[in-house]
Amino acid sequence: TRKPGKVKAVVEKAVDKVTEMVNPPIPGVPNSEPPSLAEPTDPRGPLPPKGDQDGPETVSPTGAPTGAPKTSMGQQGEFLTTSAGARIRDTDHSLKAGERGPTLLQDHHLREKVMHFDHERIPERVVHARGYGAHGTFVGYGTASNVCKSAFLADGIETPVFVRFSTVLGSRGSADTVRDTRGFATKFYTQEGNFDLVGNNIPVFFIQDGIKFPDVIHAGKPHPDREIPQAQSAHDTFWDFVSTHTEATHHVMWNMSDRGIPRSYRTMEGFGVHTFRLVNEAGETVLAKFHWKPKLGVHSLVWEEAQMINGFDPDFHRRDLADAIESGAHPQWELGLQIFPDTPKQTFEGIDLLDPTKIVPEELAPVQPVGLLTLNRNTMNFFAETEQVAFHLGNLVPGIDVTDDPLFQARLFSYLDTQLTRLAGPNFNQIPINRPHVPVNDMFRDGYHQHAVHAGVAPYKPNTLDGGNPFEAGAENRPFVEVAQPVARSAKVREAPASYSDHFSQPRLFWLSMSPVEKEHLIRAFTFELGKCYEQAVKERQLQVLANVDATLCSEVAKGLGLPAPAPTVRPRKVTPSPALSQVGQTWPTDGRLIGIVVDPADLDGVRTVRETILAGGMVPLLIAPTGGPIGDSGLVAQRTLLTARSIEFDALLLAGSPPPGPDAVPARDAKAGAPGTAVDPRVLLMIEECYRHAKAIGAWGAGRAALEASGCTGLGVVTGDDASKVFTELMTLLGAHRVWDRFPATVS
Ligand code: HDE
Repeated sequence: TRKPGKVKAVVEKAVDKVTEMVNPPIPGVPNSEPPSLAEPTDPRGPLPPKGDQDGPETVSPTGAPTGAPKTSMGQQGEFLTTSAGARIRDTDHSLKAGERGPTLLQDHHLREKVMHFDHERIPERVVHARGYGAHGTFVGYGTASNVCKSAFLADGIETPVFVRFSTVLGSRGSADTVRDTRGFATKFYTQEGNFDLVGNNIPVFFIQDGIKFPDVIHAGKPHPDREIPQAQSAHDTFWDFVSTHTEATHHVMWNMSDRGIPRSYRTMEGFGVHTFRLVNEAGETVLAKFHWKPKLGVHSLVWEEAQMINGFDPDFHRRDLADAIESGAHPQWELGLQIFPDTPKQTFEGIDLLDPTKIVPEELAPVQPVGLLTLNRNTMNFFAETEQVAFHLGNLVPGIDVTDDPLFQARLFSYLDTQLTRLAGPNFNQIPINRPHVPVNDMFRDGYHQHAVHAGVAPYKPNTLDGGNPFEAGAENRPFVEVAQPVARSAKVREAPASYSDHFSQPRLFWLSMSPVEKEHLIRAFTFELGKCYEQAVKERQLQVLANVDATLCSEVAKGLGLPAPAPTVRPRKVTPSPALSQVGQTWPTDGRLIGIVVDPADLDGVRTVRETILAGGMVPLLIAPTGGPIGDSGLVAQRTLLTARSIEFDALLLAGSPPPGPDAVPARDAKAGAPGTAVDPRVLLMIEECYRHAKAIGAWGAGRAALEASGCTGLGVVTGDDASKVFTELMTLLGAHRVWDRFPATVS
């Protein structure tokens, strides 16, 4: 007799064989299950989380570890049930009086299923509605210890974090690559409670006082009558407001610059914007600004590319972040601090540190690295995590305190307040993504969505009935204590300090710090946005604002609008440019960059080597062939076809072949004659033209050169040769600079 184990092995082998016959392996592609049209009938447990997607740690609302499986409250058990746990026999047919109805009111499963569905949506955030989050860790360098006693900044301390990136103006379903400010909000689950650093990718804000926030947002959101346009500032109400409210000018300059259209969340800087007050163990204070510096450098899209992406792939930034994390290219940022003495005037080199429309140039106060953020885990459930995360500036830990910046002060109210409606009640910190990873004993009771079963009878202080619990923390227990900052005795006024009225020096500083190509982009962005406005008076008023920033900027925009350039009404102050503000002129790592490779199945010379070199360099090669699936018998597989590929996806383009027009090539376009007798698929030509226009590096070897010649795109940043590896090496040098900047016209210096 055969042993049972042996029988099993023989059966498994036979099954494998049959499987292989039904579903032959594709070279280079891991084998998959044979396709099945029917649902499996054997019950099995719920799907486990993906390898990199374990659920968040669960602690009880009172802070104790629950020991519950990390996917708790998700799917449990193998059978479909009602929400009360009764097993369901049939979820496809409602209970009816006979086959043809009517439907019976007593069908609890039908009513419960539809009732729950009817209430699946919660209000989207009033601003920053469109966002995307990921988990990670933060490791302190210990370099901040002399100025800040926060435990999470100490050397080697690893703190779990959740980061949510967002756009400001658009609705939850809007496109990713609109021109807008980006949110960069981080929740640090520290040993001393949650610290939320709720920042943006632009270091200044539109307004100096939080009381103006509803105004600027009402102006930026779509027009209330038609609800147009979605997720953008290119409309009359926005420019009406900012042209009359000139403290917005500095932020507007950043928005209109390349910073308004980041290439990726991974290539964005982040800023805490406000000045914070830090406290060390000795109780000494400094003022400080927080910065996030991306390891991959700061890179942007170009405007036409950004607009195209919004149609071709509105989830571009989400996809980019999730793919990078899933593939192991974990994005990283260094947290840095600009530190200033905490003087009674709260200024530094004449710059008012409480004015959130001003930066302190890095040349005056260098950004000192204090820790490293790594995003290494995608969310398991968008709603549970990204949608329900609730940030709040008041979530501070010992060592970090607020300042009197009037924008900061108003935000301290707003974030707490907004969650009451958005998350329907005051218990939002009990939602798993918001729970601190330390014990919570807040004496708050009841309320909508209360998940805790609190024990005891005395949720008040002082009490004797619960033995005086909970106790206030003594100094030795590291409590959060507000800095005893003196407050000036003064009359109650609705006024701002005189320094707040300088609205043009720093916009000018920003302008003068840009390279010619960045200036050109700014001019075009202003011209585009104002060109979309209907009201002549709005355009003219904004030109006046620009005249007060810089005469060239104003005259170039005026030229594009066909309007006269006004003279300045404010005498320009002398400013020193800050080279750190420019994104151009450096070399950056190319990790995670996407390289499109057009191949002709008839000629795969060099493709395999280049593909492997790209992978070894931590980048992503995407093979583009006329059709999907295996490419001939090469063992290579096409990831994109001429139908699915579009230039916007690639950071650089390689042409290893010149595929002739495929039958699905529409619209048919006469391919220009390249090498004698060559006609190239028009989509390849379009891809080359777009990459060229968007200043992306292009390389071609062998037969690929014919496509390049047929496109007519030769010259700057186009590398050709016989040797694929040599072409690729040169392409890498170009990619390190992000774009072939010299391809853009530079009309201003
Ligand atoms: Fe916000 N902001 N904000 N904001 N903000 C919100 O809070 C608000 C400001 C920022 O991914 C809301 O939970 C006021 C500056 C980010 O969940 C709301 C003022 C900066 C996010 C709110 C400001 C930001 C928000 C909407 C002027 C950069 C997304 C939903 C006083 C430093 C957080 C929510 C996330 C979200 C109010 C100004 C950044 C309404 C009143 C300055 C990144 O509370």
